[in-house]
Amino acid sequence: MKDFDASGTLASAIDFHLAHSVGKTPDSASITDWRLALSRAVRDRLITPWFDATHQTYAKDRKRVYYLSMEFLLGRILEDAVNNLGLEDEAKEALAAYDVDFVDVVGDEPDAALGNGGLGRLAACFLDSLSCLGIPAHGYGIRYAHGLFRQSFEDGRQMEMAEDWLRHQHNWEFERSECLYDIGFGGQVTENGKSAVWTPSDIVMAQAYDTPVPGWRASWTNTLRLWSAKPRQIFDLDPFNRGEYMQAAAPEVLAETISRVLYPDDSTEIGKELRLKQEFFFTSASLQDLMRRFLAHNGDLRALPSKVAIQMNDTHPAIAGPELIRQLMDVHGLGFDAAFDIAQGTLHYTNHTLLPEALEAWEVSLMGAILPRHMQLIERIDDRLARDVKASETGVNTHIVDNGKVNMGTLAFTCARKVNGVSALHTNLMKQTVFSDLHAVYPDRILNQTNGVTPRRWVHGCNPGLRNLLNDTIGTEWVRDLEQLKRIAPLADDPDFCQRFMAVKQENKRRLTDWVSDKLGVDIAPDAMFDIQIKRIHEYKRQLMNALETAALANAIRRDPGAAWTPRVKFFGGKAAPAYIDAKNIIRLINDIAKSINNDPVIGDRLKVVYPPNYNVSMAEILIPAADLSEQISTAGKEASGTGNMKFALNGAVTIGTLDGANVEIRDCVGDDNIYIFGMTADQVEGAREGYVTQNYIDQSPILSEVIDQIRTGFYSPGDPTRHWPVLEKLLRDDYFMVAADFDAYWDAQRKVDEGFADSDGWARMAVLNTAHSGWFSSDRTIQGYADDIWGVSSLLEDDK
Ligand code: CRA
Repeated sequence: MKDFDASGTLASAIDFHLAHSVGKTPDSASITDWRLALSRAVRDRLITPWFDATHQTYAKDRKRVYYLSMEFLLGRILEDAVNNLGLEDEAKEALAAYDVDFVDVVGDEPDAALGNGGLGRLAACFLDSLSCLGIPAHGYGIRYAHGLFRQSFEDGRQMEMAEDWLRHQHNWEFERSECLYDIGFGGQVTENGKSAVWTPSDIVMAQAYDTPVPGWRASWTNTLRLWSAKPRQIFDLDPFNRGEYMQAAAPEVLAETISRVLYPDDSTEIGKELRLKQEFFFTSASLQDLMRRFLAHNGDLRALPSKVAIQMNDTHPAIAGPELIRQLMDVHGLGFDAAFDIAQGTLHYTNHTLLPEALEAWEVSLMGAILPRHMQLIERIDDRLARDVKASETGVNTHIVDNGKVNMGTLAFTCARKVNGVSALHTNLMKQTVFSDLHAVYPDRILNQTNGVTPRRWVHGCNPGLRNLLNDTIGTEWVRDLEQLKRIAPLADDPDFCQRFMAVKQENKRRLTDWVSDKLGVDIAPDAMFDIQIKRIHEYKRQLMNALETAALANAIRRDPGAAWTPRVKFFGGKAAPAYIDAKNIIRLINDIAKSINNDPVIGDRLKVVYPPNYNVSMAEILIPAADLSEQISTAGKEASGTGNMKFALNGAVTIGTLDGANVEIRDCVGDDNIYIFGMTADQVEGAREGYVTQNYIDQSPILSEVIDQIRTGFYSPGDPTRHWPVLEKLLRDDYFMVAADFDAYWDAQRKVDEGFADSDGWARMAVLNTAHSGWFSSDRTIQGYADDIWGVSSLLEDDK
């Protein structure tokens, strides 16, 4: 291969691309033009490492990983690539020569928002860690034309607009117009002697787009392959010639609908036909693609489990079980049992939620109509399960097809070699609740891999001040080996270090203060405690409890403004699924409470509430480094893990939280003295369900009662007093997530936080210790766990050592 001449400076490469790729001169170039030129210059430097990694993978022919995910919430790509390649200084200097600011240029890039929240962002962190660790892997997903909707507020209400990230040239990907697979839907199955022939009624094509994913210093670079739907026949010429232009374009429009938009739901089941088609579309394309790659080097299909590990990110790709079996049987001629064993040896499944409303189940009639061959195979897999259940003599009763529905969790579990949860608590609850029957039958299948986050984006990239302080103090290895952070723990008792640590925090808070003033026109004081809850809006996450506590605090301040209040700014950020009315009502209430508090001169700077619209990855990168307090207050047992909680702790925020998800492990790492834990445990929550009456808890709490009365009488919506009644009605009728029961404990914990923050030395110590003890939450540790315990793969980088 002819090597790219990377010996030239980045500056000359930017000049070159501004002219030759973008077609502009420096004096006519916009910020976007500079961004495109810089992106091209940076991308050029990824090519050689990318080819090298691919070459090594082929040459060594070791086991590879395929991570199948409906979502990859990448955020911005350019700055991350610049950081990974160590090109920051060069890029800044090159742009400065033209009086162009690097921060403006990287900030111009739209987020790649191909995901809803935690699950999608986790997939993006995993891609980063897979490359950083040098594990040969592909991410497989969908190239949605429109990612997660853009949110704005109108009179406090959430409005949704289509997102349009591909409107500007997107120059990180390579279109593979030759890499195409047929994806069938509907039609008939005919039995042909031993085998079955599926004749679909509709076929669309999946076309690949590849994005290189560089690891740290690009010592390894994997590929993210996203599929875009294309019609088999572009265009119907006959109707066009008759002047029927819409009809002529119909095949294209129909096919492309499949990859048009990301479903904007998080932890809720969608149950729509198009969603099932999306799931099958990308799963089938990915399996055809990886089988082609496997067969190019291997003649024996039985070797598949030793060469390939497929991870199903939640049940969204769970059709991979029957689809892989179908390909092995109908394309490659194996019998069912052999095909099942190979598929089951190759597939693995991660469960991300126990919320019953989020567990996917498709009507048998829909599955049968869209994927008739798969429906047959699902019945056969169900028979296999029945055989194993019987042999286990456990007496349990569990089926994939039940009550006219295909339970995708049971299907994924049955077809997987290993099944993992995403935090210790969540994995235990999986064994005890949703999967207790399957766990009895297959006691060695479930294991835990606690989630993690990449330190490249979530410290090195988003928190330059902390990065520099760490580099000065413990050297630079922490970026690849986050446990090194432990070495700053003794410095929590060094006043000089604490002062420098908090100066970084202060600088990040100033940056956020300017951003808030600029974007929202709200003035906040950077000395106040920055208390932040950012995540999808969902009842189980209990933004409502936070809002009620905020209102109660405002009441207390109004009553005694002269008392020694610890000034706070409460930040909320997050989107609600467009169809999730109860969550949207909560958004409106938060915005009304914010308005009332921010305009009250008696309260002044003692309390402010900020809810910037359109929370996304880029906004998180500004908010998290500036946080003093991290709100992780879900009802215990409901948040499978959380990953925002880890990002905050890493960046030196102290957590107020329940014993839920990974909070439990954060407490274990940082120690009881450096976290504010409150509220019921998962067991207590379930114990409190029987005979739960919201009103009883409200009656016992004068603080909560006052706020409830204010909402009822229209205090936060003068002129429209009944506006927030639906929130109250829901709370009183069905407080499933136990906001009222945990409210007083939360209030008390917050008052302890006030005291803690007022002691600035004590707080600094806690902040330092949170960073020092969060090294375990690196996604490198998580991926190493998957590699060792689930996939049985190893790094190719270690070969060179
Ligand atoms: N909503 C969980 O709720 C978890 C992430 C990633 C979620 C989070 O607690 O951190 O997954 N579950 O494991 C989910 O998407 C379909 O289920 C999430 O992001």
